[in-house]
Amino acid sequence: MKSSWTGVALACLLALSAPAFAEDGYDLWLRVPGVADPALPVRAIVGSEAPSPILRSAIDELRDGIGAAYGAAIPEAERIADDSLVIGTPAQLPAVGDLDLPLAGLGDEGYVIRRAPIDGKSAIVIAANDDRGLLYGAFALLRHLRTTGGLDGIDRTERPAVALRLLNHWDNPDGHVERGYAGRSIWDWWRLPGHVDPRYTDYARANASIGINGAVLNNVNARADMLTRRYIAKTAAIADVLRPWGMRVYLSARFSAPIDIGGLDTADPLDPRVRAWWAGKADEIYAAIPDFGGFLVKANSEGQPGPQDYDRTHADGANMLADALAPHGGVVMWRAFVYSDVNPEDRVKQAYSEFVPLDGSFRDNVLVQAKNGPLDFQPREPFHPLFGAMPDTPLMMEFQVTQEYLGFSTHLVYLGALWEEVLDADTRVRGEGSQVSDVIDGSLHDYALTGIAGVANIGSDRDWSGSIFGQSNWYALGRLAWNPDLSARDVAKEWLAQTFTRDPAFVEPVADMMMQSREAVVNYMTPLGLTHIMGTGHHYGPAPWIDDLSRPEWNPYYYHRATRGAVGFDRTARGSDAVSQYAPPLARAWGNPATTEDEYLLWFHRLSWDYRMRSGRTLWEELVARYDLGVAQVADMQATWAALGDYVDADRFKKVSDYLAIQRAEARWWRDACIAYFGDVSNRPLPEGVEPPAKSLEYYRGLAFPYAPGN
Ligand code: GCW
Repeated sequence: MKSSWTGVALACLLALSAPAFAEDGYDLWLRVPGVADPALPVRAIVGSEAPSPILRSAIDELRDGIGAAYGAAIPEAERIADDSLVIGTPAQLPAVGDLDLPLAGLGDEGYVIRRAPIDGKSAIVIAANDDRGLLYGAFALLRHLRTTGGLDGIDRTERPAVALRLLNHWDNPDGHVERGYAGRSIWDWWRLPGHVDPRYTDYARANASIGINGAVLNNVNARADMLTRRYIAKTAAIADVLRPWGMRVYLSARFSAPIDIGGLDTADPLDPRVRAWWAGKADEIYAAIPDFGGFLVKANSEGQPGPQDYDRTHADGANMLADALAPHGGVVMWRAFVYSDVNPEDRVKQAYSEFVPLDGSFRDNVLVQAKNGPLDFQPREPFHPLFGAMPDTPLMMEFQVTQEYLGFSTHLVYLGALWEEVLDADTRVRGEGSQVSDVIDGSLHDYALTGIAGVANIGSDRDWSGSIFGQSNWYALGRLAWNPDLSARDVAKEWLAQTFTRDPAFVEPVADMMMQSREAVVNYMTPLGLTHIMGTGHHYGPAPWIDDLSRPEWNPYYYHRATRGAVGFDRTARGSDAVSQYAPPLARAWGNPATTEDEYLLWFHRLSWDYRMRSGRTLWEELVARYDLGVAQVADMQATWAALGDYVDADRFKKVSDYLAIQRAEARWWRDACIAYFGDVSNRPLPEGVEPPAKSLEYYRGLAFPYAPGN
């Protein structure tokens, strides 16, 4: 990204009129603002004379950011003048200590930004207890400048709501990214540690700018090789690059590693040899990476090994690893994404059934990491009933940034809207106002550890995320993890202002478009609580008809069970009784179709196609109307974008336009195929005036995508 700035400077020097580099999205939201921005009064940056690497990052960032913004380099000065920018901890700069700023309670990552008198001069102060707070303060100031163009209203006091704000990379050692739609892995495991790609610095810097403080580098479907000496050295090289940006590295650990690479004949978590092996492995990792974060584990899920292979519990497995990491300060993030093909229980109930009885039996350095919903990152699910149900175990949120089930990288879907819906959902476990965000930030149950993770959408593509708008989801993950109470729309506006332009004539309509995009994808893929009806394996495109796979819960049909008479999954007491996993007021409401929101109707209920909806339409008519609405919403998005060409450089404008055209065609495909299928099963004619599907049901059923990415 710095190279782009050099490019601009060169271009200016040589007085060339054409831009010296393509607008390919590489600079993300950290773009060089136009020189036409109003001049900033800052004259000098004053900070510690011997800054740590993290503080060095912060100071360089300010110098480059402000210099770039205003076309002049700001020299670091010893002396404080009016409008100097002063950055430091009270320990580094006694003048900052004298200000008596409200730093108590801000921890290591919080910061205060104030205009305040120092040495009789009016300075702009960034203060914190630790250099990490200074780094986040520096980025906050730059964000303010980039989004507002000046320093008015800059005063703020912030600390992150959750401690672990992580990306989870599902990246394999061979460079393939599971569910990745942005090229190959950015981690070049083969050339590491001999060659460390400069791109890792840009990656770390982008994460720091939005408060992300760690990354799990490898896939949860983990290879044990990642824990060998050879690979630990590679991970250590990445850790060295990420550290000056306040980021720690973590690894996904394969539970059977003691067998796979350790020469043991068991991975039983209660076997002393196994425990000793993991303890030794932890010592080895920490010798190479003293601030290693810890392990993420997918165990006894989708074929991964785990403690249940030895008749032990998830707690036995997690605690063994926790004991190995504890002496070094590491954590275990144990995933709750478990379900089994031999368990006949409704798949969405299984995690709760397995984990709630274990509440309180995990070590202090264990978090249980649950996906936002009980199924699997669908366009819409109710919140996971584990949230609120494990008061004695820190629960960590797992969101999916990569759009596995939401159209891959070519569909514009702003996930901030989805995550806001989940975070704001009221679990009702302690009466009204017990939101999921209160569980996650630890306030509801006094969790000592807190975290939010997002499955990354990052790859080797020049634009990082496989699309320009995909970047907004990476951005939103960081911002909402820092503060889950932020409004998703405000976050979208922040991102737009920094990524494109601050002009409200652009920002307002595009923010509306982004907020609508989530509802659009629900409507054209899985309206009214339908779920998991996408193509098997690759998860691309509609396939509600599939019902012949060996594992019942891998069949789309399992989730809707449409027949001539009815559709939907009965999760009331008459059915699987999944409603009983929610607090009584919700269980009551969701136990009755009349008090269930349309959004969750077919998730919780099995209803006649003639069921009368709130709209007055029958269920069948409403379903068709929602599919039509979804397609129309994408058409609206396309029209909105098409009118804004004057605000966006040609390269990015065209890319977004192309993708919206793909999205529109695919929304139509989803609508046509689903209407054709459900109309066929229910034997219903299309409602009056509705356009028939473009092709026959057989045509849609015959489509195959052997080369779909990410699989
Ligand atoms: O949604 C499913 C994905 C798998 C993934 C799994 C999980 C990493 O299809 O690709 O595996 O979830 O979250 O473990």
